[in-house]
Amino acid sequence: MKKDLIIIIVLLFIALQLTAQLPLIPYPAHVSIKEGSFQFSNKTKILYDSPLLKSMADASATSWSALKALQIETLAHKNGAVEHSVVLSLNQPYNHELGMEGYQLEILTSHVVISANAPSGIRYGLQTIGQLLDAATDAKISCATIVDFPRFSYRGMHLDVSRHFMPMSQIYKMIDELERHKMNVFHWHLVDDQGWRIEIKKYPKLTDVGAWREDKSDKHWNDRSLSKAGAKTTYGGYYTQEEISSLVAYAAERNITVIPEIEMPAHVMSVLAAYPELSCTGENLGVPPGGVWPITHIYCAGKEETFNFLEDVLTEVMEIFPSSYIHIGGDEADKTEWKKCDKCQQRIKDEGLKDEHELQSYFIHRIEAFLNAHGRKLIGWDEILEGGLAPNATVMSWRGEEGGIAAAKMGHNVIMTPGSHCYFDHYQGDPSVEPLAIGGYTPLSKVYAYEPVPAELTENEAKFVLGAQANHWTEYMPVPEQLEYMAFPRLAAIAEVLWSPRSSRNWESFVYRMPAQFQRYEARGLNASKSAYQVKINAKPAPGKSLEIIFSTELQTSSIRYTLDGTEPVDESLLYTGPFILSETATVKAASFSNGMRQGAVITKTFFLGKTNGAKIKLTPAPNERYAHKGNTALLNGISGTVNHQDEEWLGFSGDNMEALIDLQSSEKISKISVITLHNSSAWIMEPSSATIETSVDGVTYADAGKTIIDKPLKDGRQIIEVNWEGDAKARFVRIKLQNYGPLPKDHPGAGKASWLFVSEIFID
Ligand code: TNX
Repeated sequence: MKKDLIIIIVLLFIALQLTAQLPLIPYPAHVSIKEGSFQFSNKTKILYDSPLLKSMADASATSWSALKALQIETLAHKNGAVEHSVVLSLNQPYNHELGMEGYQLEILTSHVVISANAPSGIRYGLQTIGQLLDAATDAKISCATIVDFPRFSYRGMHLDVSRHFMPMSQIYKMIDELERHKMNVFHWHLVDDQGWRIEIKKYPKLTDVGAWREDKSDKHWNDRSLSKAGAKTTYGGYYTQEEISSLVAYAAERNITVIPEIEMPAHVMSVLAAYPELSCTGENLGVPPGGVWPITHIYCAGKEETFNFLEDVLTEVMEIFPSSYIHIGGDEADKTEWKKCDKCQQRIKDEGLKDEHELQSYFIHRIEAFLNAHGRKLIGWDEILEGGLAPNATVMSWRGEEGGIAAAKMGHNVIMTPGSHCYFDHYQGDPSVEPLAIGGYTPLSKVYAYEPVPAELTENEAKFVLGAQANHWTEYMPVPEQLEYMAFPRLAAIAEVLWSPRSSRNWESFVYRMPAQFQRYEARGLNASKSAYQVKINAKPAPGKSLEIIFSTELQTSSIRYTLDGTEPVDESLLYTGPFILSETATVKAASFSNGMRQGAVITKTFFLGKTNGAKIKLTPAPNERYAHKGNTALLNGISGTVNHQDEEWLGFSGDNMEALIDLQSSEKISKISVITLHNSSAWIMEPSSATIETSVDGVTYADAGKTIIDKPLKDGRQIIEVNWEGDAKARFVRIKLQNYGPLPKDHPGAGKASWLFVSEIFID
């Protein structure tokens, strides 16, 4: 009783603390909420004490007026506060705590003051007021004192416009969003194998040829073979220098630096389609219409022409982009051609290099020297560490945190962007209901939990971590709607990671503030994903061969409704009130509901409850360690995997057959056996080519149980394939042999290589 009371008091305390939160994302460094409120009205004016603030004052007046149906005016004004007004002031002694991006906000009943050292601080203060106002029901905002400044100086978002070209209007929309999320870097990935996107006056073929590819959109990204010579290239686009300059200026006004990325020495097949002489072989493979792996067709590092070309290109790039940083890529260069190329080998000799890694390092050093000579700094992906890091380079750590840690320890600046937390091309919900993505699983809470400063770094080394960045690789984001779906709301999470103090980052508080953020997204016409409202269905073995079923959601939802009869859940379906027991095979379907409306997709999971619960299993060979996941017993836990091969329920066998020997512990009558396998050809996972099922009473002599049927996949892509047997047998032991599909077929990009066999469940009843 006493314990319950304490729990209730603690919960009430937490609830009270949350309601004392302002609806702001990212949350400010210091907030103190005061009594009373400030009322916006037609008497409200935005006063500014420096002409540098005029355009942002005007923009806020327009947007706030539209938001609350008011007529707010702006006025240049030097002499302090006036009743009803919002005062923007640069007129103060330099405040060290605020830095160049921070601001102080005083919301009083009579008026509001934003003061800062620089216009960017005032701009962020205006964003904060905008958020308070759009969450206010009656144009009244609570009195408060806010002292706010960012934790990191680099708060970035990357966008790949090569894999899929995005119209300029969408780039502007993203810049607006970055400003609202208080982010300050837009890393523009303008070059990759599948398209060159920036006009270069000296090399017109880069865009005439390199910006266009054959349209093979009907095929999975990794199932698109290279184009044949003469194929019509209709898919793509590029930005003119004029368009880019305007965008860069627009972003700069919003405190956003645009960093261009000009990839080298790999990811440049679009260039080599236009200027094949820049590769080692001179071969023209065209602009690839889809994925290419490994990337062997790269710039020749032996030819001077390559460097002349790159210096010319970078010269034009530096004219359009004033950023102190220029990103030169550097990732994923396969050195096969360099090994065979006389010119590359000659270069290795002449320069006294050890191998092709050092040749890549020579390449990057040379480009760095060129950039440095022009007053710019080089950033590259963490591969630039291999073979020796260029002296002044900044490293973008993407293959985990190791590259970043190594570089920081060497005293180089680092931007963290590990695939595990910062790749927004990964799934954010259950892949069985999400649009096709590259793989991985990076839900909102995982992004929010990201800590950019690795624990391995000392305080001094940590200073080299400038910040982090969300990466949008667009192989699976063909249109702006899809980009938005993948970016939002995860961008809100990373924005808070990068802006708010470590100590004030709090998931419960973030969850509490998210509904207001979703309303903002909706009001701005952004296609934000509701995946964080999806129900996660988990199961635990329970007594008596049953399962305990547990539901959860990432974001708070008013109710979870579910069915057990295969029908779609509606607002009147069973209400989830806590874990429940399942003692028979059933298909569970569950979804979140708010105000009678479904939020997020319906999640379906089938649980098998049969004779396998409690049985023993031996697998030969053991699963490949990359896909050993939960271990052998996963095959008997009653839970089948989803189409996502990363799902923990799957066991994978590379090139191998699989033999499972199951001991039911006692002789049983058996009428049905199902083996759940996977077809996911782009992940090189193929259904078994055949299956044999044998039964035995004593474990010594086995009888062939009869015919098994393997459904063939209906289409390319991802599909669960069941191997089914029905009959009549009595047995204690069941032996199942699945024959690996064998080498990948001729029309597959991995033709001839071993295929994977994936199994997630064996069900016997
Ligand atoms: C790796 S991250 C790449 C990109 C892909 C991305 C997909 C990096 C430097 N290279 O080319 O688009 O994975 O997640």
